[in-house]
Amino acid sequence: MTPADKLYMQRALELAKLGSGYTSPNPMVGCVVVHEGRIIGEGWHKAYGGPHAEVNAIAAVADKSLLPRSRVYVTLEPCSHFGKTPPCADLLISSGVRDVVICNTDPNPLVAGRGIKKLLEVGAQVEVGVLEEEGLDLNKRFFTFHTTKRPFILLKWAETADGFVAGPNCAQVQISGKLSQRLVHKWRAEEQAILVGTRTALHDNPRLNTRHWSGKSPLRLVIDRQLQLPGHLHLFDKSHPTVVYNYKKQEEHENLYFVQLQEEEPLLSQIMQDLYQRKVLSVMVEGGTYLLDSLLQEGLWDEAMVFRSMSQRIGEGIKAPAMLNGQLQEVQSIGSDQLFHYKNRRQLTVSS
Ligand code: AOF
Ligand code: ZN
Repeated sequence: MTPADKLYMQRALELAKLGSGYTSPNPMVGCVVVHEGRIIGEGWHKAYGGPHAEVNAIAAVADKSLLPRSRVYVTLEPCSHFGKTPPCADLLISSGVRDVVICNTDPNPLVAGRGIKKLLEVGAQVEVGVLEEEGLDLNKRFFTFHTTKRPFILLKWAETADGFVAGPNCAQVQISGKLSQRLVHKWRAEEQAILVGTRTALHDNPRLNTRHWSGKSPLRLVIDRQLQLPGHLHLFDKSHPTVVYNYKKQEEHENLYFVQLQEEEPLLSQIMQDLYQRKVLSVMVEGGTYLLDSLLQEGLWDEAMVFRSMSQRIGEGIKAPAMLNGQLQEVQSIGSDQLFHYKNRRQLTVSS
C-alpha cells in the first residue's frame, strides 16, 4: 500500500460518508478513479435503491478511453449480484478497468467474495484491505448486521454523579442536560430502532421520537411480556411504527405490531432474530437498568454511550447498569455532563 493509495482511499471514504442517513440498509460506499496521479472521476452511493458508487464514478469520467489505464479505489468490494442495479464488478470489467483497490470485502451473502473473484478471473489486479479499519468503522452497522446476524447494538444511559439512573420506586429524575438530550436525538435519527424495557415505558412514558434534531424517527420497540402496559402511553399513540414484544399475541394494526415470542426461548435472542428478519441494521437501547444489565451480561452489545452528571447526587434509587467488558474510547464534556464512550472489548477481539 503506497501513501497515494491511502490518500485516494481516504477520499473514497469521505465520499462514502456523504450518503450518511440515506443508504440504509445498504452500506455507505465511495469510489475514486485515478489516472496517472489525477482523479478523473468520483462517485458515491447516494441513496438506498439508487446507483452504486462505482456506477456514479464511472459515469463521471469524461474520457472513458482512460479507464483501462486507471486505478479504481472503492471502499467496498464491487457487487456481483443483480439487485436494484446490475453488478458493479461487471461494469468495471466491461469498462476496461483492470486495477482495483478495495477497502473492505462485502459480507452480504449475495456478494461475499464473488465480486473480487469476477475481477481476478479477467486478470485484474486487486488489492484488498487499504484503510480497512476506517471502512469497518464507517459501516459498522452494516458489517455487524451481516457478520453476526443481528443489529448493531448501541447502549445508552444517563447516571447521576453517585451512580443512579432513577429515584426510589423508579421515580423519573432529569439527569442529563439540554445539550446531552439533543445529542441523544441526533443518535435516534442515526439508528434504525430504539428499544426500551417495560418499566422504562411505564415510569418514563417516553415518546422515543426525534424532536430535538432533524431527521427520521426510529422504529420503536418495547418489551411487554404480559401486555400489562396501559394503552395511553405515548409509545402506543400510533404516530409511528412500534413493535411490542410479548408472550400473548401476534397482531398488527395501525402502526402497532405485536410480536409473540416463545416463553421457553431466550427473550433477547428472539428479539434480535426478529430485528434481523426486519432488516433493522442498528438499535439503540435506552433503558432501563434491568434490560441494559442483561445485554451487558450476555455481551449482546457493540458500543455504549454513558452520560454522567458531574454535580447531581440523589443518594438512593435505582442503580445504574454495571459496565462489563467495555473498553473506554473517549470521555467528552457535554455541558455539565461527562460522556463516556465504550466499545465492547469482546467484539473488538472477535473482529481483529
Ligand atoms: C457496490 N457498490 O455502492 C454499494 C454496494 O439492492 P442493491 O442492488 O442496491 O444491492 C445492495 C447490496 O449491494 C448491499 O447490501 C451491499 O452488499 C452492496 N452495496 N455494492 O458494489 C455500492 N452500495
Ligand atoms: Zn454494486
